[in-house]
Amino acid sequence: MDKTILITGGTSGFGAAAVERFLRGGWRVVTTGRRAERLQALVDAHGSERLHVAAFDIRDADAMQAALDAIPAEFADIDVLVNNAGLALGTAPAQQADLAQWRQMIDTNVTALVTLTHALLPRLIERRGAILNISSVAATYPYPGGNVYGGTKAFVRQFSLGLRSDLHGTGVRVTSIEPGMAETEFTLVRTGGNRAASDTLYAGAHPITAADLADTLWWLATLPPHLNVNRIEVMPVSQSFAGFQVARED
Ligand code: NDP
Ligand code: 8X3
Repeated sequence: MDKTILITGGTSGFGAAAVERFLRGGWRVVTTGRRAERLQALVDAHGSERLHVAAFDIRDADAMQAALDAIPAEFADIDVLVNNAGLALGTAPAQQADLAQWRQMIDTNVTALVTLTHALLPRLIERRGAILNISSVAATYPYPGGNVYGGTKAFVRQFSLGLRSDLHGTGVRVTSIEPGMAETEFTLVRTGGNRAASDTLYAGAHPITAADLADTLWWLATLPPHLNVNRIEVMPVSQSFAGFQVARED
């Protein structure tokens, strides 16, 4: 297998599982994240022959460009970009939300994602590669407290579809992956480290696992080159939809 994948957010959750899945499948993997010690642990476990790691804050465009420039030649021909790094912060209603948290979500989930995509498009076109963007069911189904998080993921979904249009004829594939409830560090991050809240949310729900989502990414990346999955929505069986809410006057 002579393929290279760049997965952002390889230090945890979906990204970490995807790193393992693609290494197991014989691909070369480039992965990123802020937590250098977790990236080093991946190198300690898997060696550096097929794995290259880069520790930087994805919101820092200069650090991103420096990391791209430092990718060793044997990892430079990137066939698949997985835009996975992202987060939700808070569940407060908009009128009580923290503006700094909103901006961090936009900077990470939107601005960094488009910056990296822009930087890699020439290589991906050259390789007739693929872009796998991690959106969310929150892109489509609003819920109280989802405000800016859902907005960022709707951007990711629509940006993915727009990329499909622009990349028409290049052979580059683009997919918006829209998972529902998955047990990762997502809720720990969202709640500022509230382990009990995270455990309670997932208890008894049989949520999506990081390995499940990594298998979905593997399936998408290894489809025959004439097939494009535009959007894929994946939920645990235990999760479905609730209705509208109505505020009544006394
Ligand atoms: P995790 O919190 O487990 O992983 C998030 C990853 O994103 C980490 O590797 C983290 O690395 C990285 N990341 C976050 N902020 C930054 C930053 N500023 N710079 C660099 N890397 C960053 O959550 P998930 O695995 O669940 O999340 C992965 C993606 O999946 C996200 O985009 C999320 O929105 C999406 N998603 C998650 C769902 C869920 O229910 N879990 C459902 C639908 C979508 P580090 O902290 O080391 O920087
Ligand atoms: C994460 C799924 O439903 O918590 O994107 O927003 S949800």
